[in-house]
Amino acid sequence: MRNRLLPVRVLLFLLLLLLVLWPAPAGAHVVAPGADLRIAQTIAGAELTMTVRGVSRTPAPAVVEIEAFHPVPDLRVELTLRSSENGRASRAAVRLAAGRAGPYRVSMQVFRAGPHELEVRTPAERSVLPVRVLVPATSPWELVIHGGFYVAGILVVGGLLTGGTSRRGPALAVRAGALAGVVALTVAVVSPQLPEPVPDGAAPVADPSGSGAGRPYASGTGRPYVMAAFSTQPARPAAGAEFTLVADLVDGSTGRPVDDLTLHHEALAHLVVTSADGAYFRHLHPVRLGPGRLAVRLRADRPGRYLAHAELERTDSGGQLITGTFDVTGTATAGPQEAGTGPAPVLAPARPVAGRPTTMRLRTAGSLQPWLGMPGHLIVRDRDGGFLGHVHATPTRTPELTFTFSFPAPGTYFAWIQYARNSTIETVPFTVTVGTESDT
Ligand SMILES: [Cu+2]
Repeated sequence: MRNRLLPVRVLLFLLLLLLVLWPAPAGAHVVAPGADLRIAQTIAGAELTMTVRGVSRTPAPAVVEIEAFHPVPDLRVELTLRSSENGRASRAAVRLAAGRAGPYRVSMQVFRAGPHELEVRTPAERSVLPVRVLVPATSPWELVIHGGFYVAGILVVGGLLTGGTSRRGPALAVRAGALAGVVALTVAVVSPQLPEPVPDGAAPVADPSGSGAGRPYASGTGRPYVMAAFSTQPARPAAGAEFTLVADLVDGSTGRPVDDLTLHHEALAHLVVTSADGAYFRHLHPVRLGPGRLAVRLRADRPGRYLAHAELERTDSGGQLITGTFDVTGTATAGPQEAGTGPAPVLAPARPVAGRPTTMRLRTAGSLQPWLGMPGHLIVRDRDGGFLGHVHATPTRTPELTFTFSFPAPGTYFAWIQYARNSTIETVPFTVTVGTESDT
């Protein structure tokens, strides 16, 4: 009797052990259903990070959090989350109080999965951001695994309790249960190789061959580069006066507006505006006025030539850098931007060599807050603006920010380290002279 029971017991034990120890499948998603969506926006003079909390089903309440960076203006922000498929919308409003960073929380409703527009409206400016609500779908394999283990548990335990070692019916139940367990186990072992379920609301995949039906994410051949035209409103902005910098994005192939930018590093586009002499620096996240049209309000203190560099990424394509220039007229209303009063970064080697990695360390006062998903940002521009580099700090637990950067060629570079602390974005400007191998 005991011997007949032993294999069943061993199997049951192994099944339980596997159930407990089975690792959660690693998510290699391009999009993460149910995950939070974070979007940076520079709107009405405020630098905001908005977080739309993920939902696991629809309809469901969705919490939107707004964090503002200092200086925080007194500002009413209206949010509308609208389904692009049926137009059903949820609205909420929040008033930012001057000097209070937040987070400000508003509760909205998500009625369905799929493409949406998140409209952010302030009295002066309005941005319409395309967002996609993804709801996790249960994979059929998961159902088989969980169902199999569940059935196995009931049949084996039930069979054993009702005399599965001596009576014929219960003995059959034990065997059937063990079989269900084996099936579940087999599926569990092979399931990482099986296709992922398509999240509810995922974009349909355009498949020219027509054979890839059901493939959740396009493996892109990439889309054409964006051609960008920067302009200002008014066309000749004056020093000290507010103006709008507009970027019109056009598909290099079709000539149509590009309206498929994906969020990368928590923004549709990262715009860096600098004066030719590097004294003026802004890192901004333009609002989307409409298809292919991004804009941001600016003020420049001194006349002269200004450079715009924007990093963006089209769906299924790599990142790209678009550039442009504009001129500011009039007379200076202020001197050059004050250089940071804090400590300067320490470079190793002290005199960087072109093409070789340079390590830059900056001591901060600590309590760093991630900004754009990173502990720190280093932006580097060469003298004439033909080159712009952007790298991120190595994540550490210390208040020190460490960057590794390889300057492409000898010369003088303008550099800025940025990080967030106490809801303030700190910018540390410095210049670097890069030599060649033979200089050292
Ligand atoms: Cu940015």
